[in-house]
Order: sequence, then structure tokens, then C-alpha cells
Amino acid sequence: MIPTITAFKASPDHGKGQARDMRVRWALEEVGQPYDVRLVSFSEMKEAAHRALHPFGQIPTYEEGGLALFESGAIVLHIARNHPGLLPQGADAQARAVMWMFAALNTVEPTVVEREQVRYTECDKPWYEARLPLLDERVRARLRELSDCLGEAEWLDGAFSAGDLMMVMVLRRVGMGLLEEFPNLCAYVARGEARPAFMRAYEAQAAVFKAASKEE
Ligand code: GTB
Repeated sequence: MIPTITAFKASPDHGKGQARDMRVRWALEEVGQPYDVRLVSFSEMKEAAHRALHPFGQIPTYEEGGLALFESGAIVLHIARNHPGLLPQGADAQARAVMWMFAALNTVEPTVVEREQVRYTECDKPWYEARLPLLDERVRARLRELSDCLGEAEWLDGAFSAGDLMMVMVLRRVGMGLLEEFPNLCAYVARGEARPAFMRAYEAQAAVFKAASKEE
């Protein structure tokens, strides 16, 4: 059964692969699972038909037979559990890979997203300038801890896993030159981006943006 995922009709990131469908595409490419994509506009995401799949009116979603999922972490985990290639052998190693997925989504990503969003949501507020260094430091602290943990290892825990996929995707979103303060994390992201499955996923989502730009 070929799953169908949803993605932005016109991604606000202009095809840079920052939207969360990219994680799902990458996971599907890693395991060699073909997939269909249904593109949705911002207004379509808020309509009842899409909300039946995603109560928060967002992308990505994942449909496969009678199964409908939302949340990129849950979708990637589902893919990893059902195909070889994204989780290691052995219950303990699998649990650690899942732990790294949660670390990416729960411990690192919130600091990154808050730092990014403050530029749009609070730039006109009197506290904005004073808050920026605090938010930078929160991101930096997490990156420092992750950098210390990764050291010179290739991946977070042995072979590449869904934990690395999620962490690389979160780190790709770090802006303001903060990632560049940690050369081993930059090299880690570059290793992820060099994987053929990443490149296929990236090209697929970039092609959507290119096609949408031509239509305008
Ligand atoms: N926790 C959910 C998950 O992981 O699946 C979060 C899903 C989510 O935030 N989806 C966003 C969305 O649908 C798209 S990815 N937003 C529309 C809405 O809420 O109305 C977030 C995103 C958007 C744009 C960029 N960008 O332009 O760089 C990056 C990431």
C-alpha cells in the first residue's frame, strides 16, 4: 500500500526543506518506500476535510490504508517500526534511537523554534531586543550539550537511525549563525544532508516549490 503524505502547496521556506514534511519524505526515502503527496494550501489545511486528518490543521499527515497519522515524530516512528533501515537491531538500541528522536523534538527543537518565531511574533514589542540574547543562549546551551555528547562520533548512537534523522532536521533549522559555533554539529548535519535518501527527499520538496513558482 503506497502511503500518501501532505505537504505545503507553496512552502514559505521557498523549497529549502525546512517544513516538516521533509522529515517524513526523508524517512520514506531511507527505507525505500514510494509515496504519494497531496499538496494543501494554508486555507485548505483549516478546512474540515483536512482537520479530519489533522486536528490542528497542519502538515504533514500520513495515510496508509485505514491508518491516518499526524505529528512528524509519530509518522517517522511508524515508518521506522514498519520497515528496516531506521532503527537498530536489539530492544535497547531501538529504545535509545527513539530516545534521540524525543530529544530532538522535545529538548532541542523548542529552543530553536522559539528563537526563530520571536522575530515574527515579538519584533514590535518593547522587550524584543532584550529577549534575543536570552533565547540565543538557550539554543547555544542545548547545542553545546549536544556537541559535547556527539564529540567526533559519526552518529548519535552507532549507526544512522531515526534519531539522527530527526536531530539533523532540527539542527538544519538553527539560524543566526549559532550552529556554526559548533563545527562537529555542522559536520554532523552535512553528513545527514549527504545521504542519497536526504537528497532525493530534498529534490522532491524543492520541485514542488519550483512548480508552484512557475504557476504564479
Ligand atoms: N508538531 C507538528 C509536527 O511535527 O508534525 C508541527 C507541524 C507544523 O508545525 N506544521 C507546520 C504547519 O502546518 C508546517 S512545518 N503550519 C501551518 C499552520 O500551522 O497553519 C513548520 C514550518 C513552517 C515553515 C517553515 N519555514 O518557512 O521555514 C519551517 C517550518
